[in-house]
Amino acid sequence: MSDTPHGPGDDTSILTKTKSKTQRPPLYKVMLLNDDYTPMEFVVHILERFFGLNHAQSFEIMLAVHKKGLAVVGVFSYEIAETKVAQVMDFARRHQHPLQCTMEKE
Ligand code: NFA
Repeated sequence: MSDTPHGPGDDTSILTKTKSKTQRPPLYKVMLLNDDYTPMEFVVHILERFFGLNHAQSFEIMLAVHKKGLAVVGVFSYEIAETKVAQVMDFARRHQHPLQCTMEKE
């Protein structure tokens, strides 16, 4: 008689499957903040220049910031978001406007 309780191909071990979830890079919201001094046309110009928005889209977002206090301008990878914030902050500072631009993990 055989010592093995189960024959070949009679494996009773637990089979496990590992579901590998596709990793996506984290995204960051870039936001503009309202203030009382930056001219509306300047904000519209920034949105056209650095975010590739057309005039109507830019005016719409500028108004949303003006009315609500802040609005999301776009969602980007960390590096792109960081660059957009730096470009806006630098451009505003050079024109001596207090406009603020920030980013936040989505
Ligand atoms: N609130 C500013 C004004 O009335 C306009 C503005 C909009 C500023 C969006 C900053 C961001 N001149």
